Amino acid sequence: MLKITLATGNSHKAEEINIIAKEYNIEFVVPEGEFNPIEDGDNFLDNAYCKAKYASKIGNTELYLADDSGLCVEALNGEPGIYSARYAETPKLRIKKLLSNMQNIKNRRAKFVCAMVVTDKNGSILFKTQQECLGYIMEEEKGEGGFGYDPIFFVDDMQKGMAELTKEEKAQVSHRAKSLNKVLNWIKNEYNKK
Ligand code: ITT
Repeated sequence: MLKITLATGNSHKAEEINIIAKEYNIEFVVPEGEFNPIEDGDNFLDNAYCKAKYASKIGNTELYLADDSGLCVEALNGEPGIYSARYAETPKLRIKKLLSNMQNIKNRRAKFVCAMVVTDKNGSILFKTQQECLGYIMEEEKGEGGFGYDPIFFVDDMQKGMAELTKEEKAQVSHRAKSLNKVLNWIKNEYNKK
């Protein structure tokens, strides 16, 4: 089984990614100890690269994968975007702040974005992709699954809230699943054939 370092401190991301990777005989392992790279990019891909590069310095695998993701709301000019994790102190407060900033806003269209970057042990980029999951922001929370902003995001492709989906359903339609499938296909069809 191929082991790849997953450059994240977020255990929800690791769980979602490993559910999908299992079929490919790949295991993603998170770095030991604190994981707090400086994310000073001004877009998702740059921030994913900051994390992959940081992990490549402390890990001991051949490949490093980072995920930088977030929720972009059309009527808020793409906010919270790359600041999704830092929008307020806790997940509950982030949802509260977003719903309050959207009071009286009719256009509730939004998308989850996930950028992924793969590097080697030297921190050189081997593959990158950025994918989206489209939907809108609901007026109130629904469902118990997922994490982060899932309870207020309605998924077009499923006609249900993201937190109402099972893990398997989220793995079929999410921004993360779409990016990860590109990465896994690149590993299978190009990297492994080198
Ligand atoms: P790492 O940087 O350690 O990977 P993080 O949670 O800080 O963990 P990001 O900087 O990529 O990761 O921020 C992503 C935030 O966007 C995340 O904390 C959630 O608030 C939100 N988010 C991303 N994907 C999500 C998903 O599938 N469901 C709900 N919220 C999501």
